[in-house]
Amino acid sequence: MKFSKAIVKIPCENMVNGLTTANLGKPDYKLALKQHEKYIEALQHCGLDVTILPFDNNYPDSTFVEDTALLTPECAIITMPGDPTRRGETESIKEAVSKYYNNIEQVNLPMTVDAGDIMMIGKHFYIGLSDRTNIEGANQVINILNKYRMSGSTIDINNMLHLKSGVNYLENNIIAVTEELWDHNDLKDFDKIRVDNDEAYAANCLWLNGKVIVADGFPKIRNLIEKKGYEVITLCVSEFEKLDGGLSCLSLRF
Ligand code: CIR
Repeated sequence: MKFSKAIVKIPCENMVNGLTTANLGKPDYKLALKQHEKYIEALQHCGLDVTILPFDNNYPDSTFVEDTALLTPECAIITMPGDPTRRGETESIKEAVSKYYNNIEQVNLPMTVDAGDIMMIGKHFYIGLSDRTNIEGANQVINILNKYRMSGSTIDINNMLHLKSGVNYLENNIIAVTEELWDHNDLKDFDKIRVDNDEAYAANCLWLNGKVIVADGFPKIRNLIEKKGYEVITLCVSEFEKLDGGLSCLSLRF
């Protein structure tokens, strides 16, 4: 697997009104902008050509572009975010994605899908059933994937916003997985890196072309990932954590 491009969107000032369950206070907008800049630099350092979309104050959560589309090697699927306040975010993403994809599919209401719930492993996609992604939405995505000779399966999740809040694929059959999903039958054949509860936020780490970006301040998972032979880049994303957002949420990679 190799990623050559990414799409990100500058955080908007209105992000302070974004959706959250975190109880960490309001984000500091200026600091968020700085952290976002460093994030872009890290993607570039991993060899990605980054398209930077302008901020959109109409959508407080619009910097979390990952949720709005699933970009596969064969097609792009524009999602239908589960939270109604986020649905309009897909418009600018569809426009950006259409520069790179001819095959663009769409999830339609009443189906809902946040792509933060979808973990790509080669040509198979695990889809978390969450408060944002319903079974009908997951099935629509699986049907689309089948049409392009790819496959999908669902995973029930609890106590997490998205599937990728708790498990992420680091290539070479390796996953970083929280205690909550540790014993999940569907994940038993992977080489698992255990993310303890006190570092659960850092399970949302990002493999990019042989390097792994990890949230700053989580030494145990950092060491475990380094032991697998990966170069680790740490980034502070505290202002996005305040909105339940992690590293993967801030970009679309393809
Ligand atoms: C939300 O609740 O939708 C945003 N505040 C955070 C979205 C994070 N996205 C992700 O995990 N893929």
